[in-house]
Amino acid sequence: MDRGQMLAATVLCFLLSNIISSEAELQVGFYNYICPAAESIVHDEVKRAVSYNPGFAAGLLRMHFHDCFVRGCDGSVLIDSTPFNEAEKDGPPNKSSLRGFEVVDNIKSQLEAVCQGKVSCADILAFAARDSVALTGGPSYDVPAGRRDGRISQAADTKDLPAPTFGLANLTAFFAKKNLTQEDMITLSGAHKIGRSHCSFFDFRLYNFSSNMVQDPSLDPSYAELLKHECPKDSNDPNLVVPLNTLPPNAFDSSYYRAVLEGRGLFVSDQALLSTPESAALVQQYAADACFFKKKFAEAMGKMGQIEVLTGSSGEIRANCRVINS
Ligand SMILES: *[C@@H]1O[C@H](CO)[C@@H](O)[C@H](O)[C@H]1NC(C)=O
Ligand SMILES: *[C@@H]1O[C@H](CO)[C@@H](O)[C@H](O)[C@H]1NC(C)=O
Ligand SMILES: *[C@@H]1O[C@H](CO)[C@@H](O)[C@H](O)[C@H]1NC(C)=O
Ligand SMILES: CC(=O)N[C@H]1CO[C@H](CO)[C@@H](O)[C@@H]1O
Repeated sequence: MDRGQMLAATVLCFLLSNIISSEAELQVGFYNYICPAAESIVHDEVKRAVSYNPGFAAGLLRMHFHDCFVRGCDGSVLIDSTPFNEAEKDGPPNKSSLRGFEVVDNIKSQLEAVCQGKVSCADILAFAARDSVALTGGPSYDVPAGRRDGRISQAADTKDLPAPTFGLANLTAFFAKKNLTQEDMITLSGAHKIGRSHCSFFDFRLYNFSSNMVQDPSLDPSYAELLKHECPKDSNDPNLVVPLNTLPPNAFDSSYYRAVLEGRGLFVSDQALLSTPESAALVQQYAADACFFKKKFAEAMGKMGQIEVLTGSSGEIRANCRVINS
């Protein structure tokens, strides 16, 4: 592609990504009158955080996903545990692996200073996820807003989150429970282009895959060697992390799908996208066409951001994202 074609492709992506229907009662520009600075305050703080540590982009994107999949996009992932309640953030899939809570705190305190009690924590997460994607080279898209914050957060509810060990059928089933299709699931998996993982989520693929196989045969052998170097056998060091993707780091394009095609998907759930001819065909299409991927990714994020939202007078606008209002 020459520069002219690249520019044309970028413009096309941009135009298509903006045509996202907003369902539910959420609205694009919801804060235009009640807190006009809301989206720019979120954007500026996310930009500051991501330039300080690019890992915050993946962290904030994952946080929105975890929020939406557990009790809907209601900010419940942000609530701290109390002596009487173990909250979502301390549930098994999350504990000590979610990042970016302090970024949300900074955003929330700035928002409370300029428009007290107006902007929900759930909307902050939806905007911050969008900005994280755009700041790392992904598509930008409008985020319909007006979500309200939930008052319940329970560690046990994190069972709704798909695990990195899932195969295609389970992944598809978990997304279906949230009214998302297999195509949405494959599309949202593209988020694994950015971010990192603890070794414990995948090291069985290197050392103890099954009763008769030490190593997962779907792993590219040279990639497996690299991972073994990063995650030594039996190290059990909880601080060991590897990038989710070895292709250009922190650049939100569709090279994740190329990696999957090459046996370089980090998780069982990444490699699982090749399990059927249909799913593999979409992986191939995304690998070949980043523009198409970005358009579909923006659409799928829009759908995910509508899961079981609280609107109108349901829920509340939390004053502190970590604590339900008294
Ligand atoms: C995953 O799918 C298998 C069948 O393929 C099923 O037995 C199992 O219960 C599923 N696990 C989850 C967590 O859904
Ligand atoms: C899925 O869609 C059905 C029908 O519109 C709706 O009743 C249900 O609440 C939705 N579930 C989720 C998790 O959004
Ligand atoms: C290997 O996996 C099996 C079954 O998943 C498990 O029972 C066993 O403890 C594992 N071995 C090691 C050394 O982790
Ligand atoms: C899946 C996973 O990483 N679970 C971890 C959740 O947090 C607890 C406590 O920190 C760990 O023991 C689990 O391994």
